[in-house]
Amino acid sequence: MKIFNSALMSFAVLSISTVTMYAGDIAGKISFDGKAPAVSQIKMNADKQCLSMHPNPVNSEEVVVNGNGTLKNVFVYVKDGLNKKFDVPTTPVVLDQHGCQYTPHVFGVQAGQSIEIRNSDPLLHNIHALPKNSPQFNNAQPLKGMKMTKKFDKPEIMVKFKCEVHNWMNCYAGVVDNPFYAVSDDKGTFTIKGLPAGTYTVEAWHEKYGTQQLKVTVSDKGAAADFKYAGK
Ligand SMILES: [Cu+2]
Repeated sequence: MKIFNSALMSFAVLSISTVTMYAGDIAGKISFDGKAPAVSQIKMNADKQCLSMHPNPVNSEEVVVNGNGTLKNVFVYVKDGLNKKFDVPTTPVVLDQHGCQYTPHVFGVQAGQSIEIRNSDPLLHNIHALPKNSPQFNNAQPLKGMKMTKKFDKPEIMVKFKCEVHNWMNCYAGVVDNPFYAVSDDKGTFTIKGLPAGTYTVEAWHEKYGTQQLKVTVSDKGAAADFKYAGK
């Protein structure tokens, strides 16, 4: 009996440490099949100052098909399966207005987390956020170097921002209730780091091509989540 008890004890200890240490990344790629739409250029003619900041034509960011046949600017996040509340990060996410464009064009933020909105241009921008689940805001930043801090109370996929001065300026925030999100890069890849072991619904969102979901089981070896979009 004594031997049995000690065996049981060590099993229990092992189980607890295994559970708490288990963690993996979700790594994936967003492939794009079919015909990519013609690359359109942003017409900044309406503002000579904006135009003067770009010696070369600026391509639209709505659909960016990378050279390796993948899609950039896809927001990927854990939609379901976490069953836990997460602390809100104390560091803000930065959204910059630079060259009369928003940088980044697609980004993630947790509900309640600060977004620091900067104007790096020597001219007037007016940022208008259009959430449906949280209050909107609509603020002018007339001078270079201006900063303001905003946040969204509730999760929302996705919140659109536009500039009321420059009609080509827009960007999107994925407002989520957990820290497990990423945006595909110029190789079409993304990594969502440090998930506990479990099975999750992972959703991908693209500005033009919409959402897709995958069920992903994460073990201590991590997991893959590869999405496929196609041109229409
Ligand atoms: Cu603007």
